[in-house]
Amino acid sequence: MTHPDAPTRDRVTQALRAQRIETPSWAYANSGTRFKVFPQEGVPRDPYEKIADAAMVHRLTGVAPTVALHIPWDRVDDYADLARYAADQGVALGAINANVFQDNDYRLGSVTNPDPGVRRKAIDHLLECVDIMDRTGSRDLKLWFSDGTNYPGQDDIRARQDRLAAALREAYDRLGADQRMLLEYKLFEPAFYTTDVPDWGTAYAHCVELGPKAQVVIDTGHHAPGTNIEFIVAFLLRAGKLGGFDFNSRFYADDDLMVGAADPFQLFRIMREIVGGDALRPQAGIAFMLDQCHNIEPKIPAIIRSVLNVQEATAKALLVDADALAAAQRAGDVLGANAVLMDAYHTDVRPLLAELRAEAGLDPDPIAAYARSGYFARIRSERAGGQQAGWGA
Ligand code: RM4
Ligand code: MN
Repeated sequence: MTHPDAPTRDRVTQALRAQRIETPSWAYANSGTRFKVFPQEGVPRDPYEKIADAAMVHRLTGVAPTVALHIPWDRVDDYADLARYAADQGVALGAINANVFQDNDYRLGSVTNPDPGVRRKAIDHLLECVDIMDRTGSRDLKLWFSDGTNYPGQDDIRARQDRLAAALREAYDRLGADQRMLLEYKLFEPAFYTTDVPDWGTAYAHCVELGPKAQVVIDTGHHAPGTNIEFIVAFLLRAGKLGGFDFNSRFYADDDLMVGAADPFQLFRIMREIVGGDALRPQAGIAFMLDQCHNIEPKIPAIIRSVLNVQEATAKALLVDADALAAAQRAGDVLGANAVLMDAYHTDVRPLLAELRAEAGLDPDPIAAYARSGYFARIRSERAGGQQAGWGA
């Protein structure tokens, strides 16, 4: 496919105009491996400066109007003021991410810790995050637990599931009518023997038990090699239990590289399930978030590149000729059906996206526009001194 016909082009551009991608506050801050955090120049020193960077990404791409916060990394005295600042910058605050993985007390786990006092502290943090959501107007509480064990026999696997269920229930019951809990899973790391929420099945089962406000979030980096992520997308969408994505790329494990960098074809297949399930529209309630760290590359251009990668995969997914695909599938035409999909995948959608941006009054090339903008030179000098934000890992 080289030039989509006019009705196809209209359909595709309309859907792309409505697309929304949320960027993570922590991707603008310093991060690293467990061996070294490499500081970069111009890195934000507080949540306000992270939001300024997120707003820059939105100004250039037009599709990243919200920024996710991570607590306590983004703790401030006045969240209403932070939300107002974001609005002034042209963005809004998005999901609130809880952090129960960086305190000394959490050595043996947070909400599944054998010590009830530690569990209480972890649950209180989750409740605090819902208080923050009330003030920021955020819809989603995103939960990822590092909980697990390293050695067989270290703790009771079943009891830990009970503790997890009890903690989730308490946080769930605290949610307002329009708030949701997004439960994330991860195969392993930092725990190496058992993980308490290791896979989508476990997350799904807990969400079903909790009720309609609990949904699963798929972090694309959190699977074993060879896992068919688009199958998980299709299954969860069908069950009404897909809440969103943490997009990033993995080669080996939780590598947190730019989404679409390692396997653009997988990203296309994921977005194809989203389009096929009519879940791209913001009203469908799927949160398309990035969860990445840029340890050796400049951060803002890497985030812009990631947004563009999601857009490109989406455009290709939208170009799939659904009628031709359905006809080939009905006819049992294996090669024909596959060819329909690959035809869309091989389309160069960059000219179409450049046109779309130009129509929206944006620079057709956001990366080049960033380089020309002088923004980096400005933050590099303005943000000299002070304490740079980072993981503190
Ligand atoms: C975890 C997980 C969470 C993220 C933290 C920083 O591995 O992906 O979503 O908040 O990392
Ligand atoms: Mn994640």
